[in-house]
Amino acid sequence: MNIAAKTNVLNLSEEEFVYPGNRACSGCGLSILYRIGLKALGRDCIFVVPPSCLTVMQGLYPIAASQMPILNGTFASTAAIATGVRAAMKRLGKKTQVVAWAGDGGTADIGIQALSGALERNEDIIYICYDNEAYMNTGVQRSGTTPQGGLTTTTPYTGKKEQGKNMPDIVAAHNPAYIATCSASYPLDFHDKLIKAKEISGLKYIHIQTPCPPGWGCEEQMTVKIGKAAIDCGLFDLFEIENGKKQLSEPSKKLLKKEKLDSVRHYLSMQTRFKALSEEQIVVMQERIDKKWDGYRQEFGAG
Ligand SMILES: Cc1ncc(C[n+]2csc(CCOP(=O)(O)OP(=O)(O)O)c2C)c(N)n1
Ligand code: SF4
Ligand SMILES: [Mg+2]
Repeated sequence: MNIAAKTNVLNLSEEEFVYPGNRACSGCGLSILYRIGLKALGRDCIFVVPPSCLTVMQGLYPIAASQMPILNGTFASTAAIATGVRAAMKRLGKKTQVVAWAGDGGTADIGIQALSGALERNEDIIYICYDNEAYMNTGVQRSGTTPQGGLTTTTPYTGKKEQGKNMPDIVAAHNPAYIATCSASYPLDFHDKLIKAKEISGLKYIHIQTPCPPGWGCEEQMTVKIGKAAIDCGLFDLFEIENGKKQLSEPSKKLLKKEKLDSVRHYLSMQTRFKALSEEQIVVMQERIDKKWDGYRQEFGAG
């Protein structure tokens, strides 16, 4: 299935499931994907969401911004709650999609054990992690996915020392039914990956990079450009893994044809959170990306 060609702005559903006006910051990468993602999921779904910017954006009943039922749980239990809700739906003979939608803190750190259990049991749920690479809702504290060298309010002034966790790789080690990565800069790619995920039984994991202007230190109008720059320099890759087979999605796949990718330096320079990076750290980062893409060229050829 060529997901890149499927939905476009002309045939995208006009039905809206998010009311105009919500409490996300302007330029929030998550808010772009949330609106488009709900169009793909449709009305027959129940969300399970831990504390995060998404809960703030969704708002509280009766003035919630979303029209779907949402269950707010505790940080540690998102995938466990989703498991229970899905079991209840099954018992009632309903096909209702159960969608766990959590941040990187709620996924890579605090919720990882419940997610690992649900992955092991191959629960029939969609699990979406939106990765803004820190605990943003509570004031930009570092998370497991904060990149090495990135500044947050809880990293040393020289930036985070450790490398960020690679959640798609951690999930892939559980061998689930479907894994995809997405970006706020390509909402229709996310839309079509969700449409696909809905048709697959078992656990579907979707990891999305969502730039966050206040947390990343950029102007709000730069969100889409920064997300694209992350892909164009080969740092964040869009792909799908189905039955263990990895396939690059079009925005990343087209890079296989390029002799040289954009430099990571350009992506880093667009955000103040990387201002503490030393020249040596940038060189190491570039070398890691180049090595990864040498591997991709061997694995996938010229696309
Ligand atoms: C057990 C627990 N610890 C801490 C908090 C406070 N808290 C609420 S949201 C949040 C940040 C969540 O980060 P992430 O999952 O990355 O989502 P984001 O805020 O970035 O959207 C924290 C620490 C909490 N609600 N529960
Ligand atoms: S802090 Fe970041 S992730 Fe949270 S609502 Fe604002 S832009 Fe979005
Ligand atoms: Mg976060």
